[in-house]
This record gives sequence, structure tokens and C-alpha cells, in this order.
Amino acid sequence: MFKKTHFIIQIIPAALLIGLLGSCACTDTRKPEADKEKNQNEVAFADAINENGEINIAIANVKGIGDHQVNGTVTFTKVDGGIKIVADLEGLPPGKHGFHVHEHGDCGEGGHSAGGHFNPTNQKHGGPDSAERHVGDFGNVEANSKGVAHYERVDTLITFEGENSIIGRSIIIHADPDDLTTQPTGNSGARIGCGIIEPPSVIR
Ligand SMILES: [Cu+2]
Ligand SMILES: [Zn+2]
Repeated sequence: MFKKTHFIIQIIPAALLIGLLGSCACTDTRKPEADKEKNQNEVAFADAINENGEINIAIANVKGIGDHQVNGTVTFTKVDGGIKIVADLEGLPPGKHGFHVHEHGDCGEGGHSAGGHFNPTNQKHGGPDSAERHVGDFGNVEANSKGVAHYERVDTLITFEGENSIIGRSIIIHADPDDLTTQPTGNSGARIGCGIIEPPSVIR
């Protein structure tokens, strides 16, 4: 008996709601979907900045420079032992592409406003696992024949605060592979993709 009553209590408002929606003369059916997406992002990034103002997650939305079609995201998440970098990119020419944090959070002037590799410790250029490297040296992303690249590593040098903070700097994707040795750039060529690294709350 209780169960049945409970069921009726549940079903009546639902039926009323369906009736209301069914008779709604709304024309913009996309808005509820957009709101839903926004709410999901808010939940997903709820811990991006904790109550002490410490950043736990940052994202760069990477866009192509000039005519280049590069598109995707690089997500940085604080984990035990460092910061996990996850890049998902598309629209790349197949093969390896130099992948770095550059000094300035500015993608202008064909990506050149981003400045050089982020190098607060005044070291030589290297690979992500080199004993000596720029803090911003992430090596390469490698695109498959469809131009899609996935990259994941936990980095122990980058941080979200202090001298090695990557917040407000930029991610640059290059046309050519980083050879991990040529100074000071790894000889990775033109800048084809760029995105500014920010906590998700400031992404618009
Ligand atoms: Cu670079
Ligand atoms: Zn470098």
C-alpha cells in the first residue's frame, strides 16, 4: 500500500511536467542542452580551485595558428608526485610535433607573442625526461594518420604556483618534431597551435 502511494506521488508531478513540456510553445530547444552541458562542466571542475584558492586543475584550449587546423585540449591535474598532463588534439599533420609550455600567455603574432620555452631555472633545452631541461619541455605529441594525437605523462617540474607555475602561460604545438637536443628550441619549426593555460573557471 505504501509503495503504491509513493509511486503515485512520484508519477503525478512527472505527468504534470510532461504535460507542461508537451504544451510548451518554446522554439529554442537548444538552450536546455547548453545548460545541461554547462552544469556537467561545473560538476566536473568543482574541485578545480579549492577553498584555499589552490588550483588543482588547469586547461588549455588549443586552436590552430593561421591556416592550421589544430584543435583540442591539454588538461593539467594535480596528482600524487606531480601534475598529470593529458593532451587530446586533432587536425595535426601525421607524425611528431614539438610540444612545450612557452613563457607568455599570448597566442598573437602567429604564436610568437608566446615567447620562448618556459625556462625559469635557466637550463638547457631537453626532453621531458632529460636531467637538464626547460620546465616547459614536454617533448612531442605524435599524430596518427588521421591527425589525432593523445599524450599523457605525470610531470614533476611544472606547478600551479611559485616559480615553476604554468598558469597564465601558453602551450605551443610545432610543425616539426622536437629533436630534444638542438638549443634552445629542439628545432621543432613553426608554431601551428596555441592555447593559454588557465583554471577552468576563467575559460569562457
Ligand atoms: Cu615550443
Ligand atoms: Zn625547451
